[in-house]
Amino acid sequence: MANRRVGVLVMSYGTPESLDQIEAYYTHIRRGNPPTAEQLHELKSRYEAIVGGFFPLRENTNKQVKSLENTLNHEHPDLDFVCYQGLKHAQPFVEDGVEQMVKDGITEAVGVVLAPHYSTMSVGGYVKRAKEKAEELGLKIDFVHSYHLHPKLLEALSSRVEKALEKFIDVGPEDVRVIFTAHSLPEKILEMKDPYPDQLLATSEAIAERVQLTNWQFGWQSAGQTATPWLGPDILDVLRTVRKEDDVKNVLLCPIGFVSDHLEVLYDIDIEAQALAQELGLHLERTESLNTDPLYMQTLSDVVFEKVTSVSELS
Ligand code: FEC
Repeated sequence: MANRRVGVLVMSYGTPESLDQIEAYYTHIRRGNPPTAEQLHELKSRYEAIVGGFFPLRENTNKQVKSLENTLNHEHPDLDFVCYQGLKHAQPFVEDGVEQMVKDGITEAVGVVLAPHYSTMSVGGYVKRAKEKAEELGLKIDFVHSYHLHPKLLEALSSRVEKALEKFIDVGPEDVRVIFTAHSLPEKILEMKDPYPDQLLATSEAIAERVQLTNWQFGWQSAGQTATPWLGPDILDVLRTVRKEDDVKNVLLCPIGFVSDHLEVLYDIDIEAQALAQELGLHLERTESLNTDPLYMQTLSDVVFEKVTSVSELS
């Protein structure tokens, strides 16, 4: 008898495929409002500046999805997992992934986002779109909402912090300010009692405890340029403040809100924050991104499998 087949909708932010697709991508992010020529030019030049090619997120997501499928099937040989991509702002969109599952005859599915922390504006948005499409097509699907304290995720992130601290050869870890970062969101999420800030702080605290950090803090990055206020302090302000007020000379940035090498890491940290650090006379390093780290893949595999178990327990 054939193994029970489970579809896994792996959702990620998405990135353009070429420079001439940036406008459509940016318009999608702006909910159908095209960017001004100046905004478009600014975003294009950020993509052009990142090292290692224009759009690394696409290849990284492809690899993560393939690797998760292999991990799931390796760890649970009695089930047949098939992973599908569903992207927020590029093709294949979240809805395309759901549709493809149904076309392929999948009747049972789990959705997971390549972002560990839940916010109504981020993971909540992915889940809402997938759920609506699944309901329309009659697909049974359950979702992983967050996995920010999964022990294997914490292990992967902690070992990255330890490894990156070794780059500060002249000073001990207590002389390096570790700054955990994540994508900022509009401040209005606080009124909505959104769990995002607390989950990020919980991940930061758990890593700090594992690595026995005494010198650390949290900062927001990559805030949008809109009229409404975004969560702060922004890491660029944090760098200025720690240099000026605490006489910090060594900083390690650990972007816990991201799981891949992409624009927000390779530009916002490696180029923008690094340029400011040099101007301020700071030695700045960053932890390596998770990408297809086996511990991250096992984290995803565990949380997906838990959902499969709970679906079968219910039925
Ligand atoms: O490498 C790439 O091509 C894409 C990198 C990328 C990732 C990413 C992740 C998150 N975002 C989140 C929230 C917002 C909100 C807005 C917003 C806007 C942008 C723009 C670009 C962009 N984001 Fe992003 N984000 C990435 C890239 N993001 C480009 C548009 C220009 C700019 O503002 O810089 C504001 C628009 C809106 O209201 O929707 C909010 C969050 C994450 C982390 C969770 C996730 O991955 O879903 C939260 C990667």
